Amino acid sequence: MPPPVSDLPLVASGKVREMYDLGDRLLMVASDRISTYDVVHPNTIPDKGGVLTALSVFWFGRTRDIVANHYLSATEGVPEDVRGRAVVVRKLEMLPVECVVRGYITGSGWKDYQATGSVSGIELPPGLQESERLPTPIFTPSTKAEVGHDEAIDFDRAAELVGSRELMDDVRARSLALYQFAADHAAARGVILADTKFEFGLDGDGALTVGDEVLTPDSSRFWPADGYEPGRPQPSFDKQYVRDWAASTGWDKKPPAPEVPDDVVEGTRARYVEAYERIAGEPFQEWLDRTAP
Ligand code: Q0Z
Repeated sequence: MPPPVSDLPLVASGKVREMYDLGDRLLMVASDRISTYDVVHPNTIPDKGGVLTALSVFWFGRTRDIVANHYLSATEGVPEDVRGRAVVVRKLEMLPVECVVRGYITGSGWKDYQATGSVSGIELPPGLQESERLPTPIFTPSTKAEVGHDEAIDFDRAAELVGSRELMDDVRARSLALYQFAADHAAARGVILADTKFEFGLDGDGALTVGDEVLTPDSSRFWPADGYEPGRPQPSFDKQYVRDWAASTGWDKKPPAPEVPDDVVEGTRARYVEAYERIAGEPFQEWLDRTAP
């Protein structure tokens, strides 16, 4: 019998996921917890962790020819109680930068552009509107902040932190190629991939390898293509029900976050499952059937 996850050494945890030590490998577990405005709600969205894990595994399988990744298994080595929302991965030596690719100008990129006309040292054309598509996708690295928000850095600073300009050139090229592949795939299914964040590492042979989760709603902005209109923020594919409901309650966005009512939980769950089914092109149940004990 595999050990329950509570017996494994916890090596890292974020707001909505945990990473455990399996000796020579790692177990990454996505919970069903959800945050809005950076605050975690007290109740969960059933299947959210499963959808994020399934999406990440889908993309890992589709992008292996662009760059190697850390994914090993969603079954062998995964304890029964977290099957469907956890993966076994290779241990990497992680690079100390977040690798952000933006195809659209939004979020912190929009803030920086409004203030300076640039993002991560890349000068953008004047007169862009919020959420507008960029002339070409841009690589905008940021620091990995232990607490608080990541800070945009230019390419030279990222190369300095990583210790090699040649390696950073490769990281940028692979990041842009991953984004382009995923954005094209999503566009064909009515989804805009506005931006995304990758985390890279080096494997035991020193080979550049993508780690963490990839191309999920927690590491990316997915917008429904239907109704896309620059000049305003776009609704998030997955979290918009929760955000709209939270705003309607008058919550000030400071902890503690309010409990999400059942109908909003159900609507949000349906959006996560729809995101998986649109992008992966298979019923979410098929993922569960492949991975559940
Ligand atoms: C990922 C993170 C998470 C909290 C470290 N393959 C790898 N090798 C070494 N380290 C990592 C990985 Cl993915 C690694 N994170 C981010 C993930 C919970 C933080 F599930 N930190």
